[in-house]
Amino acid sequence: MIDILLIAVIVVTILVMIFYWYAKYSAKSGFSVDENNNQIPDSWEKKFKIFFK
Ligand SMILES: [Ca+2]
Repeated sequence: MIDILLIAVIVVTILVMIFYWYAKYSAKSGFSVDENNNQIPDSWEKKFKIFFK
């Protein structure tokens, strides 16, 4: 049971890291508009406001 929880935490952590990495990558590489230069695509900021306070 503890193993399942541990694996779940690790998986969620990795997913969050990929999410942030991809946000920075897509903003830097010019795939998406980033007018306020915070390295997060502006369209993402509207969709995922809670993550980008
Ligand atoms: Ca932005």
